[in-house]
Amino acid sequence: MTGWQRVLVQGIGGCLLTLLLETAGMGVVVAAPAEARVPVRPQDEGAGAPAAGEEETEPGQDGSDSVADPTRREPPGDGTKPGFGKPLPPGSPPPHATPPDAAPAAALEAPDAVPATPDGAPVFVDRAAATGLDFVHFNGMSGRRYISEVTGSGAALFDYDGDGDLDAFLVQGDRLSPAERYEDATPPPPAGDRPPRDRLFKNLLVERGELAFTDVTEAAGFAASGYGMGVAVGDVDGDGDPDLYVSGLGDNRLWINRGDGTFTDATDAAGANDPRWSTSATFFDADLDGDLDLWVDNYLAWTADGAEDCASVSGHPDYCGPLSYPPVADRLLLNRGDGTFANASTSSGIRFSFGAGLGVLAVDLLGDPRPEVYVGNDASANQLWTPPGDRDGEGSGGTTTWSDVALETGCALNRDGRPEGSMGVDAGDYDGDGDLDLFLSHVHRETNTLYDNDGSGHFTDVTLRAGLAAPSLGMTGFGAGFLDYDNDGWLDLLVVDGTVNVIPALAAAGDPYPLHQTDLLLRNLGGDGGGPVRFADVTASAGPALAVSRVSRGAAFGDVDNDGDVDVLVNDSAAPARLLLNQVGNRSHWLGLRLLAADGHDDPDARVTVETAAGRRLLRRVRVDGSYLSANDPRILVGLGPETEVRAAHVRWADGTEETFPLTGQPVDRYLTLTRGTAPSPPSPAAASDSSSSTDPTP
Ligand SMILES: [Ca+2]
Ligand SMILES: [Ca+2]
Ligand SMILES: [Ca+2]
Ligand SMILES: [Ca+2]
Repeated sequence: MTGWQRVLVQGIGGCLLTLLLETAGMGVVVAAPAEARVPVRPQDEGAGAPAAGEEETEPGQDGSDSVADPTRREPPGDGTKPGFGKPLPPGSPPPHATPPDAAPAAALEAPDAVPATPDGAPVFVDRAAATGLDFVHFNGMSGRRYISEVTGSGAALFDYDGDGDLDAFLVQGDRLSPAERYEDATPPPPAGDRPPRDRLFKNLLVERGELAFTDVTEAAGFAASGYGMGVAVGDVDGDGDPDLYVSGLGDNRLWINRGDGTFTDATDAAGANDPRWSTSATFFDADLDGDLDLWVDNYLAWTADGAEDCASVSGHPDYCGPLSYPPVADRLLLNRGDGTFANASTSSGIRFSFGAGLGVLAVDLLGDPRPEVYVGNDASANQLWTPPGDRDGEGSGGTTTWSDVALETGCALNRDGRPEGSMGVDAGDYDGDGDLDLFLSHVHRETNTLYDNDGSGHFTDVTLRAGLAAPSLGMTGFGAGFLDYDNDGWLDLLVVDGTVNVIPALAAAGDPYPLHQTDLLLRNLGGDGGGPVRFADVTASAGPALAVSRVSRGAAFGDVDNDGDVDVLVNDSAAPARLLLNQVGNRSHWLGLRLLAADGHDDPDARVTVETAAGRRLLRRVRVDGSYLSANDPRILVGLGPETEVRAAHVRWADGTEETFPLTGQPVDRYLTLTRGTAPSPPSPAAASDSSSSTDPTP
């Protein structure tokens, strides 16, 4: 360390400015004195040069980008960090802060105690072992406290074989250096699974009539895939079945679904690799040409050989944080429609402004209607990328590049003007006012953050007002998403947790992986009283499945048992996966919707407003992406509470085209498939009785 005395307690999503000292097992934290603040290491400050594998070494490989790209801009700010906006030195005024809350202490108070369910029934039970979902994550833990050990891996719920039930894909880690031996890892992977590999489990629900999984990894043709991070799902070749993109600490892999139960590695032929440390990814139609493009978040320029040694404030070895390594630019891959992608990272401009990407969403938040890409960056400003031509239809700012409008729309920084950890991200209409709001999970000492959309694409951090601050202050959240667990029509929240820095009490007790925490289930109390919508922490009454303390990372949401409520698949770092089956949602009524583009693939950019007989209007989006490193059920579940009749489903497709499917008289508590172009035209109440061609029961 060349005499450099470092005290680094920066978490994965660590506060930039505050030293944190965990003083208790569950992450109670206090701020250290200002003079104890961590100096920024010289290599952090001067990390303007791209790391090995950065894009500057590869322009022109696909003809779409070139070194002499005329759109190239100098990094904004003072250039001390590649592509960040302005760094936020200690004491600087926040560039985009909302006014301080008049009564933060009062706002931090938890709402009145509310149970998860009226009768105390557990919300979730873990059925992974009982259903044969036999997967143990391996994180390569070697004693070196590599940062990559604690970032975890993701999960996907998708129907790979098209039989009507959700199958499960779990991403696996690996050793972090060829110099590390599997047998020395803590704990080592099974002798018969070295290198450990990603696993595909086929759901036997349709065949057997009851939930059970069988491991079909080998039969499906998945080979070892390196240190896996995230997974994205989309029908990238437009043949009607879902394909997989698996990101990694090294190479990424594009697995094309052959439609016969097997997958083929098309990465190189498609030009879809990114050898850098990739995290979350999402398929979406960026240019509205009808095929799915791909956004890949990249994280840090880290290698085992160049790994730093970091320590807690008390001097004990600890995991390094994101500011110990240079961030890496994200990647935008445009589908050419011929099985290959064009790397548009340079021509789009996204490679010139970036942070350490962890979460990602492709969703229209601005109402224009093309999807933006919202990137959660670790310890630096989040980004909301709008494509050229977005917003005003004439090109953003008169350029042909993408534009980051996160600062001006209020979703870059929290209410104090600070960047946060930004691991898990999701968009949903939590307050039922017809626009999509944003939720992010962050590290301890930060709160999780809820950004309220004012309906015009401007966001306000309402975390305190919503009652979400106090429950999350001591927690480090990763996988996260909106789910209406009780199907009352109000979107609740689940966050799976686990810190990124050693919890002293656990370490002192000899815990080999002293980062684990329990989950957070947050019940939406609704807005029926006319005031702001608030959430209550109902974790303690949600059942023992959420009381398990784990280092939880990926979480995928979907109705695994097709019973009309949202279940959750959790990939816990260095632990068995959990399958959280919802036990209570279908006590209320519900409607499931699958929104298909005209060619039959799930439209990942579609949304629907369900109009109930009582006049409620429930906005839901197809939510394949989001959470952390994971891919969700493409089907939409709409909780109806006591209602048993729906008037119509108003669908907005990826390109903004709207279509109304009348549903009066049709039964609820089942899944329907709505295919683009099949709604009766013009919509009329009379059409409701003749909608069989447009509303096929699913599955
Ligand atoms: Ca299936
Ligand atoms: Ca809203
Ligand atoms: Ca609810
Ligand atoms: Ca379910």
